[in-house]
Amino acid sequence: MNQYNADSITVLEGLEAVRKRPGMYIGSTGSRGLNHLVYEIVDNAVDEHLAGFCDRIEVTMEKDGSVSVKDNGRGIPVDMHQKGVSAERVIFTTLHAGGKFDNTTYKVSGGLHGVGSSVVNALSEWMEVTVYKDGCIYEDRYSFGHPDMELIDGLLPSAGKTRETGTKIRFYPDKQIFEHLRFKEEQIKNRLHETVYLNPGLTIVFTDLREGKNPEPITYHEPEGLIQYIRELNRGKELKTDIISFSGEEDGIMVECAFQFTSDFEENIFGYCNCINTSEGGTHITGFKGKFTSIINSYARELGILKEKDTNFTGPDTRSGMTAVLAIRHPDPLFEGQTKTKLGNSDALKVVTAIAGEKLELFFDKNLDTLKAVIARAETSARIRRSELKARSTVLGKSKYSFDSNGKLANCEGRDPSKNEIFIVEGDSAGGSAKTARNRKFQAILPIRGKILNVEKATMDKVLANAEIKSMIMAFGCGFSEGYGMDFNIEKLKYDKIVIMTDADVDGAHIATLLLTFFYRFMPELILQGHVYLATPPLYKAIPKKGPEEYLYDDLALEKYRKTHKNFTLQRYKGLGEMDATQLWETTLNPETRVLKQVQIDDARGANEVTRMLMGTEVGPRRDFIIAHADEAELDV
Ligand code: 0R9
Repeated sequence: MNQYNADSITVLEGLEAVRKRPGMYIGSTGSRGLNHLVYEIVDNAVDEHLAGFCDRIEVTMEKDGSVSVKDNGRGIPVDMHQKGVSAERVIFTTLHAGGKFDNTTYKVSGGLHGVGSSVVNALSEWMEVTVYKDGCIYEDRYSFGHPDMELIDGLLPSAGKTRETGTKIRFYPDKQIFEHLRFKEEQIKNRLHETVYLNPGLTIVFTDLREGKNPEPITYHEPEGLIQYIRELNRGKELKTDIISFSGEEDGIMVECAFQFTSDFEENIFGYCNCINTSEGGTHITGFKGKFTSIINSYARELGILKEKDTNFTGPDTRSGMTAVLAIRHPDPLFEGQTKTKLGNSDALKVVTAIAGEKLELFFDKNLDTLKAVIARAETSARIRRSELKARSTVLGKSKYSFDSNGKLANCEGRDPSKNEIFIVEGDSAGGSAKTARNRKFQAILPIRGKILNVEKATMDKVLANAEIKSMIMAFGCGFSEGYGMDFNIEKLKYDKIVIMTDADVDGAHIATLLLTFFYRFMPELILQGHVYLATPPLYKAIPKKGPEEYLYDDLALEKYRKTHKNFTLQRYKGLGEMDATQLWETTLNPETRVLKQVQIDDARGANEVTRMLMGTEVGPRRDFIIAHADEAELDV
């Protein structure tokens, strides 16, 4: 190991920083962060595909719990780097090595942009790298980010001959870093499938060799790309138009888009930049939406469908029923927002607007029937919007009085929304304790009674007539939207945090799910912009003979407590209602001591489908899902 020079010492200190603060590099040390390790490595192989040298990636969940990713690209360079060691070593031990090495002009897949290999290495108990290049096989190995093997004159010795070229990386995550090592294959498979929709020339083969899993390889390959993606998203829906697609390039930014209208009223637009799902939207989406609305309005006027006296269709009118995927590639993307999934580049707005304008006009000029079908959707939506608007002002208008007078909301005193919080509390009795316990300066309490309406199954008038839903719409202050063009304005939100506070049992989870379904369908920005949280009330209080009392938030905490404490009595909380105001403050309300879980959307397509399946009217798929996931369920005992 004495070939390290001063440079490589700072390198290892860099990797120590990753181990000290893994969250900064991979988001979390839970399931999400664990899966992220796989994405980081796959993304590097996708970069090699984008550079034009790789068309096949194999991802294998190995029997021993490790993961291997193999590509058939050029193979990571193994020759001498200016640091005096093999280039491969530098890549796996240097933070941000990717940029410095970057000799490809178009390296734009997701993740940490080809620099994640060293992060994954730092967070792995071991990692094996095999490079197939120039007729030779080269092998290297690391433990906790540190090289295990000695180099010969700074280079890796050849470990055999091969005709193949490519790179294989196998790693076993560090159990000291991660909460658990169970990779969630469903999410990984979804992400791999999404990757091939966005890269039509690529094949990805997924194999799960772990105990109890189906070892049959799954091949993902979508030569029709976004068109097939739209077909898949709209499977089972009533279609109103063919799939429309266009692409173009300007100023080094590539734009690809496909969309189709269904009889639904929701709009589902999925944006990507460099294969990263931009679930918070951004400039590319704004450009597409704006241009689409203006084009439809000018055609509608040109065709005499909108008369001079008529007002324009709103943006949501023109997109009602639209399923769209918009994928751009940008050489220097700027990711902003709460979850860094909002594209900020202003040139993306300009380029998408220009390309969408030019290509859509070309298309609609030649496809009048499709154009008329699109305008007909906008007309229907505008008509419903106007009648709903009336219904809404009647329903919500009336409720304003009952809402104010029934006095359920205990509002906070502070008027600065960025500091305020609202707790949606299950049950009047817990609501009562919470009202006493809270800090009334910035904490508002809104008790709700029992199960709220399942909005996935209900009609709009039922949704609007539901008392609990009305209270929430009024309390949040920003309106709501459901593809009818009604205005939801997040700027008017009166609270920075909306905290769902339900009992830690199956009923509580059900109520939380119903609330999340409502937010997701009617106020998705609340979730996308990180305003929605789940409170985690404790399950137990341990009262030892000697020493301080302690709240325990789950059974794992209780198990740990039992190992270190002998003489104690255990109080079990069956629900929030059993806690007095002091206990509620200490455990669930006090920002200094409480545990809040922020609700995030990892996988926008998955979230939409799972919501439809779990909360919608069809029973079959739900039953299949429950049976398939029965072993993951946590039951009340
Ligand atoms: C299994 C996961 N695959 C990878 O991590 C992977 C990285 C990688 C790569 C190159 C080729 N294949 C790869 N697979 C590569 C090779 C060459 C030039 N650029 C890229 C070449 O042979 O000239 N690299 C990713 C970063 C780098 N290589 C490097 F250039 F920084 F070394």
